[in-house]
Amino acid sequence: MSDRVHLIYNPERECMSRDELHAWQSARLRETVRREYDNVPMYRARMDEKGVKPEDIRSVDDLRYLPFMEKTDLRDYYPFDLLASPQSEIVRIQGSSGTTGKPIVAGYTRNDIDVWSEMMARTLTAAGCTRDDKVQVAYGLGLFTGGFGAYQGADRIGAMVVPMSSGNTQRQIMMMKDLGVTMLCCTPSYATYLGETIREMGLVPGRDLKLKAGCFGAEPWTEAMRQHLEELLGIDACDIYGLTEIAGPGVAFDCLEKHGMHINEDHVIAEIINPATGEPLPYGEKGELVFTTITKTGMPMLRYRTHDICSLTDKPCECGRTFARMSRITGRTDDMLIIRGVNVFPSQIESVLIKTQGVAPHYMLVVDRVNNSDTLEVQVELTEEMFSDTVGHIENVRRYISEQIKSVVGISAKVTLNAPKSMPRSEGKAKRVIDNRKI
Ligand code: DLL
Repeated sequence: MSDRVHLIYNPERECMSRDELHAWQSARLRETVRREYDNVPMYRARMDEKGVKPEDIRSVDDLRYLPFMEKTDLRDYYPFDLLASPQSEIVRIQGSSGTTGKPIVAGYTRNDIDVWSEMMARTLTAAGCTRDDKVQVAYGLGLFTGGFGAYQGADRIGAMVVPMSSGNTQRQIMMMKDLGVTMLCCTPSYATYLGETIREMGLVPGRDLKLKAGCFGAEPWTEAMRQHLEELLGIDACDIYGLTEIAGPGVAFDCLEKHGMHINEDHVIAEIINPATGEPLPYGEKGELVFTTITKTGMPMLRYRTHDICSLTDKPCECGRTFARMSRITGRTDDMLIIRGVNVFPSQIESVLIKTQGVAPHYMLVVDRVNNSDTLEVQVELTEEMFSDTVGHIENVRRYISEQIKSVVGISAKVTLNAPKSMPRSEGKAKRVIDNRKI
């Protein structure tokens, strides 16, 4: 039980009963399936092939009869063949460069921008934002949805928006200080970089800055990283999740309880499936997250496989919201590394590194194949204090990290400790893995 004050942007929707929600979702699902069947030839063909007609889908319970959609569909039907509205209705294109593969694009109608803005207004409000706040948007403003999403949400609330986009770190900090910015929106890796630079500039967050919370997402991060950022910046660090295909950021968001992200279930239906068989899994079980949009009109997505791995719960939350929550994303079915037969998620290694004294949270995993056997090298940066310490201590750090990785992940790794500030910093989504086996 926490004594937090929970602000809720749209209590009527965010706190509706699960029964009301079921009826709400079912009605909108029926409309969306009809719209998709009538307007998107690819999906109509896929339903016909499965022998499913729009009238067979009467409620959320029938969702499982619908065929899946995949990221490859967005490439195969690029750029406009998945639109369920005429192009003249599309008022915005956003895209994702992602960290893997070619870019994909999504078209939004005025309605879709409205829905997305509402989802982001709820997200920022849940982190404590009101119209009296000053919101620095340090996600990229462009085709990437991060910048526009945060901007639209803060604008909807009526807060003061500082649309910096990513990069130009010293200038970001100058504005943060001079304007008295209270909320920061960027990737967790960029927040780390900003935090370090703030300290290097001799600024102390609680004294020189007015930051109180951050909405960090667009890439996987860990609980350990949350604690690190909260201490570094003296703020509440909230996780925020989303993807271009579904809406952008704000599909799900942390409230200040920080016990899983509330999914905006009046706009999307979430399922967890077994990634190997496609079978739906019950609440509590970990698997691949699948989304169906039920209020989007431009490019609705039905049973879209995200490849993100997490679990869901509909247990009540202290904040009063009734929307189900998703756990942190622990990896992707396609960024999961298989090293000597062992499944390895970069997030497992990150938690080991963050808990280790003497190293900074900047790391890279390099996977290779030598003499037909996989190798893993973990490169991580030493802190200034550790770097200037005696070699004996540095050796202890290396040994400690190796032992921890062996015990947490189950495989041995070569640990390389690099000099402070020698590893690349990220202003957007961080690249954490180099897999030389694929080349
Ligand atoms: O990254 C949207 C976004 C912007 C979310 C800003 C949050 C904040 P895409 O570029 O399409 O959209 O990438 C979507 O990023 O499938 C996940 O693999 C990953 N991702 C997004 N948020 C999180 C998060 C944006 N909080 C892909 N934790 C998704 C872990 C995340 N992974």
